[in-house]
Order: sequence, then structure tokens, then C-alpha cells
Amino acid sequence: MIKLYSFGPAFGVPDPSPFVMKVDAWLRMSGMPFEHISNVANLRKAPKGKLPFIDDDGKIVADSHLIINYLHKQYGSPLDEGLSREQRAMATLVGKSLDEQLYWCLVYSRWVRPDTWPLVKETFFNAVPAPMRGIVCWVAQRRVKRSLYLQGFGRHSDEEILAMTTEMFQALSDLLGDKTYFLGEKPSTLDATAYGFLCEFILSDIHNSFSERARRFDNLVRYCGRIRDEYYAS
Ligand SMILES: N[C@@H](CCC(=O)N[C@@H](CS)C(=O)NCC(=O)O)C(=O)O
Repeated sequence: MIKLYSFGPAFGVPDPSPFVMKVDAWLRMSGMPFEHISNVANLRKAPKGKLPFIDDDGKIVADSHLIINYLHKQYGSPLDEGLSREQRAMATLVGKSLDEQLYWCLVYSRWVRPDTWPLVKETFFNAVPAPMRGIVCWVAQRRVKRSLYLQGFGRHSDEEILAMTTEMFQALSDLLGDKTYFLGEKPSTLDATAYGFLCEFILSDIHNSFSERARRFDNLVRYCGRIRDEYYAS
């Protein structure tokens, strides 16, 4: 059985990583059996130092995009069947803009904002022995802030990042419209990606101005609820 290496439930969702959630949703939507191997210590085993990665009977594949490509090639999937070349192209580009832009919005909203960082600290670092905890948290947050700065997002103001994030939600809401899934009545890989990200803002129990903005888009809220009910009921 496919083993999905993940962090494990946090913030009221099955995993705090949108990339783990993307692969998880893709596997569920494709009807492929899999099991989670959840532990933050998986990071130490991760071939690229990041989660998720999978172990498919000894074949290790890391990175959500490469995992999905591998699984699609290896086993096929009903997702994306019947899509036109234009739909596939659009889905690839939209999916990548979530991976490369909305991801940093999420990271900023959790790791930098003083209203959410205490929760993140408690969730990820409570197991660290008390005398070490302060320094471990400080180093971890500094590393994330440095990544944000090098990526470029860390140079924007809070207001600018919130506005950019809201633009992403608006674009997703407009693209979804009143359809059941982003490309029609059937789920596609783009839905696995979109759900992976949106559930982190909309269904998580994090309450900050970023998640509050996402929750203003009724069709996105209904979309997340629908996918959760359909694929995560048991
Ligand atoms: N491109 C990768 C990104 C994965 C990624 O950034 N994972 C984050 C969690 S959301 C991670 O493992 N971070 C740990 C670290 O950087 O130490 C993918 O699509 O899987």
C-alpha cells in the first residue's frame, strides 16, 4: 500500500501542510488506497528535506507535484480524464500559482503574524523540552522569516500581503463560480491542489484576518465543505 509521509493532524485539519493535503485529496479523489505515516520527525527521513514524500513498495518519490505525476503514470486516475488541452494548461498554471504564491501567504499568516505565531509555536514545538523550547522556536521562526525575505514576500507589508492573498481568493472564487468543481462536475487534479490550500484557510481552526478573508467567499466555503463531506466523511 502507498505510504504517505506527512506531519499529522493539526489546526483542526488532517495535516497543516497544503502540499500533504494536496496529495491526500488527490489519492482520495482517485480512489487509491493509501496510509499516512504521520510524524514531524519524518522531515529527517525526507529525501528533499520537506514533506510530503511517498513510499510505494520501496519506490520513494518526494514533492507533491512529482508524486502526483508518478502515481498518475504508474496507476492511472479518473482525475483529468476528458479535459481539453486548454483546460489542462490552465489547471497547471493555476495550480502552480497556488503552490508558489498562496503557499507563501499561508506561511506568512502563520509564522510571522503575532496573532497566530503563538498557536503555531504551541502546536509544533510543545514537545521540545522547556529549557530548549524558547531558542528552538526563535531559530525556527527566524529561518522561516529568512526564507520569506529571500523569496521576496517578506519584503512586503502585512497590508500588502493580505491584499495579495485576498486577490488570490477572489480569483479562485471567480474561477469556481457556481460549478461543483473548478473544471465542471467532476474533480480534477486542480481540485486536489485548491482544496489542499483552501482547507488550510477555511476549515482550519486558525482565526486571523487571512482565514477570515477566505471565509468571506461563500462559494469557496461551500466547496471546501462539499469536498470534506464527500471525501473525508469517515
Ligand atoms: N515543492 C514541495 C514543497 C513541500 C514543502 O514546502 N513542505 C513544507 C511543509 S508545507 C516542509 O516540509 N517544510 C519543512 C522545512 O522546510 O523544513 C511540494 O510540492 O511537495
